[in-house]
Amino acid sequence: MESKAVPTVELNPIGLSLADYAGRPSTLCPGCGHNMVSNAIQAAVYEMGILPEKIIKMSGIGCSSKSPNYFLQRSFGFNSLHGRMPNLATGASFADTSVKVLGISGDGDSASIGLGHFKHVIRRNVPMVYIIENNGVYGLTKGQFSATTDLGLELKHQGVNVLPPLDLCMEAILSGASFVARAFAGDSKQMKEIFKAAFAHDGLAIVDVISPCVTFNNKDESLQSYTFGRQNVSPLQDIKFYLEHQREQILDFADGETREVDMPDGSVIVLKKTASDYDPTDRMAAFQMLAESYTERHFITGLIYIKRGTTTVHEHYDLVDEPLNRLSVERLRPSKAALDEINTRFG
Ligand SMILES: Cc1ncc(C[n+]2csc(CCOP(=O)(O)OP(=O)(O)O)c2C)c(N)n1
Ligand code: SF4
Ligand SMILES: [Mg+2]
Repeated sequence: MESKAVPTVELNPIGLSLADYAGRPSTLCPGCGHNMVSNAIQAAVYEMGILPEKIIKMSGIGCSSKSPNYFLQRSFGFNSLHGRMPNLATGASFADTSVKVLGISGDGDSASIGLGHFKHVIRRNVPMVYIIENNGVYGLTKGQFSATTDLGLELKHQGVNVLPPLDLCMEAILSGASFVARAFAGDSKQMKEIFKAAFAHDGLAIVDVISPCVTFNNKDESLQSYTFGRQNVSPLQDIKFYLEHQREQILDFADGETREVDMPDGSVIVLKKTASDYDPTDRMAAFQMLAESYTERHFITGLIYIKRGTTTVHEHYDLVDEPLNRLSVERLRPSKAALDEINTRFG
């Protein structure tokens, strides 16, 4: 009798399959860019071999902020208030330093109502991955213009947008971000490599993903549409991320001029030169490139800026190694002697 081949499930370095990183079935519109982002996050975390329970998903309000339901079902998650994800994420990060914080937001959430919080969480350098699913509209509330909608865009129910857009990558670099990247939901391969690099970064990592809303902002000329993205995408580099144990594979990719960025956990980002040689460690070059890309309408993607060795908010406040949420009341409460000493200082 012929024996049937049993399909093999590929396991990651910690023995889990891709299915262990899945979420619930998506209820977003078919074709929504946010679904591509969910898939890329699932694949990135699986390939990095991070235990799902070691990630906490924080979000605001919007279709984008609903999307954490659709990946990493085993991770903890908190759907907060519109524009307030950064504040909740800061608290979670302080309470438990042993988990990696993953913030998911939208352009309305981060560039409109939450812009102040966006800038302050960056300024504080809370160690987290902060992904904006940027579609240039308020998708959940049926397509109003957001602060990233292109100037002059005309939409059926909204008319013409008369206000200039904010560039969240530019705002992030201005606010002191040490990792800033832009991805396109239509390019899953590049998006996944960028997410892996963001997870390996030892400070706050911003990834602005152009993630089309196929229901309310999908006109060909819109900066955030699939058509515009596909026709005008201009990657800064060919990017690939290697874990420490994969370093010997770099040679397979490194055919051509490359730049390597060593990450704190022994992993490495390898950037292969494309048409121009762009240096992502040059902050002024990053501003210039973002300004030019907007005026010339090039849709740039890739690693825009990186600075290693910045001080995180945990280091500024000298947090103990043991997570605060696991310290006993006895250890959290200052002793009488310590309180007396503090009172004497103020006496
Ligand atoms: C304080 C407050 N103001 C307004 C709203 C209504 N509201 C819900 S989602 C949303 C915009 C969402 O847009 P975005 O963050 O871009 O997410 P998308 O749906 O486009 O993914 C707004 C204005 C709200 N929920 N709370
Ligand atoms: S309305 Fe737009 S953003 Fe919301 S799920 Fe549909 S396509 Fe996605
Ligand atoms: Mg939006």
